Amino acid sequence: MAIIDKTFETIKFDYVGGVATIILNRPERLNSFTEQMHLELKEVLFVLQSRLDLRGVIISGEGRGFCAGQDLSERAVLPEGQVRDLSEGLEKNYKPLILAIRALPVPVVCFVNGVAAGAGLSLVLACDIIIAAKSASFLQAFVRIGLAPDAGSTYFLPRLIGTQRAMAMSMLGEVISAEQAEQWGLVWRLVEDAELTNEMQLMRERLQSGATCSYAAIKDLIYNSGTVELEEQLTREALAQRELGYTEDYREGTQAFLEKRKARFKGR
Ligand code: T3D
Repeated sequence: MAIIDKTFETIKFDYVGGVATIILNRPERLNSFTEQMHLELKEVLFVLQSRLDLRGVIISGEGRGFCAGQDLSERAVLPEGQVRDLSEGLEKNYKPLILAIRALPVPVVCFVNGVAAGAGLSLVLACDIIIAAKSASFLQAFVRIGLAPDAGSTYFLPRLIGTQRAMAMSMLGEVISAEQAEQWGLVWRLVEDAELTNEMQLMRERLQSGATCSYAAIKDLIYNSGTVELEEQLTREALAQRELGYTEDYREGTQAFLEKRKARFKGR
């Protein structure tokens, strides 16, 4: 039985073998975020957070774009003298979205199928592994409409590609090709456009049979390594390894190595 038994308006969702696939589905607007899309993403992430059998999440977009950020048609220019408080939408929608993705204890793999702009790029950056089609592109679009990057972009981008590149991307608002993004380390790997769907399926299978407890420990250790001293990190690694050493997957992994066969991980 499906874990969410409904059809969404702005996303596609499925859940197979503990791996969720979320496809942003407003291709005619390059999958830009609307209030409805935020509601639907919230619903899906809420359910995923409570799934003990969750083993991975894949995010991609329908059509020729990945996500063009906030749908600007929801931001009609107000009459002279009236202003909109943009922090409200960020606090209500974008902040919970980025934090929920980051807090998932499983790999979140983004398959960037086309342009990722504005908060669409922020969403990409929040994911653990980023794989892009060769025709994909990346744009800090905010400056083009008189805004500053948001939804975590100023946090993730300098950490991934360095301050100079993050600064120039954000201030100049130039489109960055997938090839350039890969050279800068924004992307793990590029794939041919025609291979993206196939690569997504391979990743799904890999996550379904992966060492899920290892993934959780890796996320925790790597993402929290920037705020501690080496000595503390060594202790944290030892504690994580102690817990992993008690898992069935560690037993199976070691046994499989000694028997020269592929491990059959159960994610526990
Ligand atoms: O407001 C808040 O809550 C604060 C939070 C802000 C977060 C943000 O994300 S702010 C940044 C918002 N995003 C942008 O500024 C990007 C706008 N889009 C573009 O600059 C371009 O579309 C792209 C460079 C991404 C792609 O260009 P291109 O030439 O490949 O496609 P296109 O023709 O511009 O777009 C195709 C259609 O999608 C087009 O509609 P049409 O003419 O076919 O009817 C276009 O208007 C629509 N579209 C693209 N992006 C958006 C959009 N419609 C609404 N909102 C969009 N963001």
